[in-house]
Amino acid sequence: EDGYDLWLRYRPLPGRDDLARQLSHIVVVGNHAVLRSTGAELSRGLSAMLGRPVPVQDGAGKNAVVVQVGDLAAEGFTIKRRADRVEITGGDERGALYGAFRFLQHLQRQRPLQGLDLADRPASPLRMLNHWDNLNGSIERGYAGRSIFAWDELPGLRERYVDYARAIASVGVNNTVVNNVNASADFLRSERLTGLAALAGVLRQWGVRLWLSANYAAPITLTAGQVTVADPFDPGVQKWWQDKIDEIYRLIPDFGGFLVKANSEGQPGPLDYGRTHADGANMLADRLAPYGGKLVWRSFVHEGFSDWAQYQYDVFHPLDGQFHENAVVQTKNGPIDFQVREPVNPLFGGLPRTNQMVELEITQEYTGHATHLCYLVPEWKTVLGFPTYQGPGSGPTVADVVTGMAGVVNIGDDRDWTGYQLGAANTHGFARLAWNPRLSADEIVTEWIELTFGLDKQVGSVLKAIMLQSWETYESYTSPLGMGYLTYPLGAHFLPDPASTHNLSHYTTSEGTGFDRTAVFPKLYADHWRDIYGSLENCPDELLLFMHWVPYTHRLKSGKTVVQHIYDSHFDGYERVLEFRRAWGRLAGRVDAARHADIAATFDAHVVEAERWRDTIVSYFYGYSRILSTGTEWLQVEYPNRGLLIGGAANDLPLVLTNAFRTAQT
Ligand code: BDP
Repeated sequence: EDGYDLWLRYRPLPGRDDLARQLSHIVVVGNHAVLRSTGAELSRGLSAMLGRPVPVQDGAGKNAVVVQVGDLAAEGFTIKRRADRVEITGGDERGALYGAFRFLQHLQRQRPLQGLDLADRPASPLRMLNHWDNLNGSIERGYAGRSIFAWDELPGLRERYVDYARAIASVGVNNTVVNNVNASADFLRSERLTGLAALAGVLRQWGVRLWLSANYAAPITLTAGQVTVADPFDPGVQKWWQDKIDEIYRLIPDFGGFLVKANSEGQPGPLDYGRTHADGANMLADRLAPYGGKLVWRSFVHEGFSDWAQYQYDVFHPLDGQFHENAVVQTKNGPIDFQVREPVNPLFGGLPRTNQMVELEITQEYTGHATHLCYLVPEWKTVLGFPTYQGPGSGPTVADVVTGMAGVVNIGDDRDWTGYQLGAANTHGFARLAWNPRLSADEIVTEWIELTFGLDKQVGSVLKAIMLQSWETYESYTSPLGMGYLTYPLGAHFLPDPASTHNLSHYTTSEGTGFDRTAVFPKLYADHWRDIYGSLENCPDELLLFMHWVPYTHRLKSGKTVVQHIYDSHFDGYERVLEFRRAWGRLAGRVDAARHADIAATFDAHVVEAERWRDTIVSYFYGYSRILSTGTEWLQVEYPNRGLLIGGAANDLPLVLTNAFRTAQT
């Protein structure tokens, strides 16, 4: 096995001959394309698991799996064991498809057929992937190879598109934006659109709508200068978009809409013409509306301001209520940029009269690429469950506020899709949370492990423990106390470079460190959070250095000083990674050899990189603070030159030893 099958492995079920009799064929009531896919997937999965052909056929339902559409919520389903059959009923065709996948998962997990009676439906209508794929096949922040989409071959289609659509539909994803938010206008050229229509056709069979990221200056670019502006109030610009949108819907009748990154990081936008983000969004939204399309407008802006944390709020909060009905503002989970730990973006409490989606980053841009294992579901749970206190009681939470979730996806053309095999857990986990944000991280990871590695108890418990600790472990050796952003800002965001982010995420001196945001930032939240974040006493340790600047000797709730915490957490985190590797090693023989070896190699690389982070960050703060642990004996030893970027005062660091930094172990 090489990971290609993801969580859709459909391996033979041991000792379940009884099932083959009870599930002898499939009956599909109706002839919609999505229902045909549903029948085909059931046939594929059941045949493989039961070890004999389970065909789709007309006629009697005795001993069949019957697929039908009934009177249920949109995209919802029920799965019921009747006396002589299994009935999968969808509220619509998509619901039936989701029910079929759930049924196959139920069997893969060797759950009983008897008494089966399940009902489920999605929490929100927009469960969306964002690909940051470029026209030249590269992927911005992609760590799993090149784009799976061969743009220049379209309308020629690759088999892999079907497997992609199956995989994402199997966990309930129903919308996908196929190109980068730093969008090439070229995607809107007529020749491209005919090709994209073919891709949309594949996705449609699996209930997935195709979307495009749109470049706001496309009218200028694509008319070779006949249209000279991109001002949303300009009639020529409006006509160009109207014609373009009409053209798109002629080719792709179920086109989802546009995702737009405007006036951010050099992208063009309405502000170039003195208009607001809402003006810019509404001009497009109004033209998509008659077709049932939507316009998703990103709030990730940070130009020309010293503190990113505040900027998005300052720009978007005043526009609350101005976005039209079918426009959605897509907001990153935190106010900075997908750091391993950030406070929840205050915009989730700050746009009560605006449709919003939360944008999460599945691809591990700041969380270790495809090298550091970092299972992000526990982090996303803290975001989705965050109570805004902007309503009765402590509510609503972020999950209550949003009308959907977008995930910047980690998929590329690597054989295992996600660059390292455990990375697929993040893809799966994002989708499961988008479907139901109330599922626990434990439930989600258990499902993924069972579907991916089977039911071996040892594998299950060991891997689960590793996965569930991995986010906080990554945090512990890369981002002390909420500091975040310790990689070179303009680079790959992989290696540690704390010196380069001085003033961006921290103001480090010989006296102390952190970022004093108390003057404004806490006030962007409801009073409850303002009082917590704004106060040195109340601020939770994990966000302390995001909100406050403190001397190194400041004592945390744990009783440790800040500098001691920095040292200890980095050493402890590294040791946990060593333990991950050892624990995985002990599973040899319980996981097929090829996948075991592949994942073991990832842990080898992970250990090397975790050590690099530990040494760089510890050296950096020692370099400034010159504080060693008290009560420990220390020696100077040669510090191997690993070609690290050790900045600031740490450059003249003599050579240091672990014991000099760690709290004495008693
Ligand atoms: C940052 C990425 C950059 C993206 C940008 C965005 O470094 O590549 O274009 O966010 O989300 O995280 O627009």
